[in-house]
Amino acid sequence: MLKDITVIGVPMDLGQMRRGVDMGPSAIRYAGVVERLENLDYRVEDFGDIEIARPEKQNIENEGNLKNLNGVIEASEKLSQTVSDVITSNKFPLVLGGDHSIAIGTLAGVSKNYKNLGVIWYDAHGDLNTADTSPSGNIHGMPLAVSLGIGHERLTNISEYTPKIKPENIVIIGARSLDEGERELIKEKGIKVYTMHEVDRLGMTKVMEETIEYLSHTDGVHLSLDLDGLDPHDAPGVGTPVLGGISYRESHLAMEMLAEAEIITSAEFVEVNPILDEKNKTATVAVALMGSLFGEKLL
Ligand code: HAR
Ligand code: MN
Ligand code: MN
Ligand code: MN
Repeated sequence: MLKDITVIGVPMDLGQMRRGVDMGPSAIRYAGVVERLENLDYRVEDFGDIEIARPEKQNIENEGNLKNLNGVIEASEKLSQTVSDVITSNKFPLVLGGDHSIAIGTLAGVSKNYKNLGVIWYDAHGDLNTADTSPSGNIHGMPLAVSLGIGHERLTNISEYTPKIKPENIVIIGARSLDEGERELIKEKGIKVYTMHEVDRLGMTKVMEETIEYLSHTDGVHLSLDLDGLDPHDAPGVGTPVLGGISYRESHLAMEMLAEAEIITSAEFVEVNPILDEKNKTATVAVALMGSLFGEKLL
């Protein structure tokens, strides 16, 4: 892995309707992300936060079934540029959310720098909705579809190219809440999904071995880790918890296996909402998982 990491905060809450997830980057910093990675001998630079329009301010409006469309677009363009600049300067972008709509900007910035980018989508949800299929109109339920080039043109065309990723380069892990349109898209595009059923049946070791093998033809792998992929018992501070998730221990193992395989070239940790949390537990879990992802070992 690159020895230089740039942490980028994205205090985004426009992709969903619960306040507090904009404080995610602060909570994760407070949980000690920079120190944790410095202790592993990385040079860590904190870029600070991408500026996000406040829901109270102007420029926030819905377009059909897309809530806060302009605000999300504006932030995505800024984030895309920042992430791409970090990669160009040979540093590892570590993006802290913020709700999962930020993945639109992250992937726009990352993918520009790879010919054949792989994506691991660690999440209770598929995030494969469009305005037509979304039950909520919340853009945080859409970023994977958008990155595939499916959805509103102003979203799919962030950074002026589309699509950002190919369906055969995606692995979803931890899914247990999918909407009808998402199921159809998964089948239509043949997207690789390890639902909780497969995680239970195969065990995390096998899931990760297969995932690493499945993505072995790619030239970079982005990890998009939604904390709601974990069980709410281990990660309670999320806006859309779903019972029956991946445990802390399994997640820890997954990160260690990714570290050993040395395939991850960019990462984001999203949906940490300190208002809904228990004593910053979810941010603390996020930082522990980052430690494992970047090679922390007990002995
Ligand atoms: N599928 C639902 C929707 O689109 C809920 C999405 C919740 N999304 C996230 N990101 N927390 O995974 O509205
Ligand atoms: Mn998500
Ligand atoms: Mn989710
Ligand atoms: Mn371990």
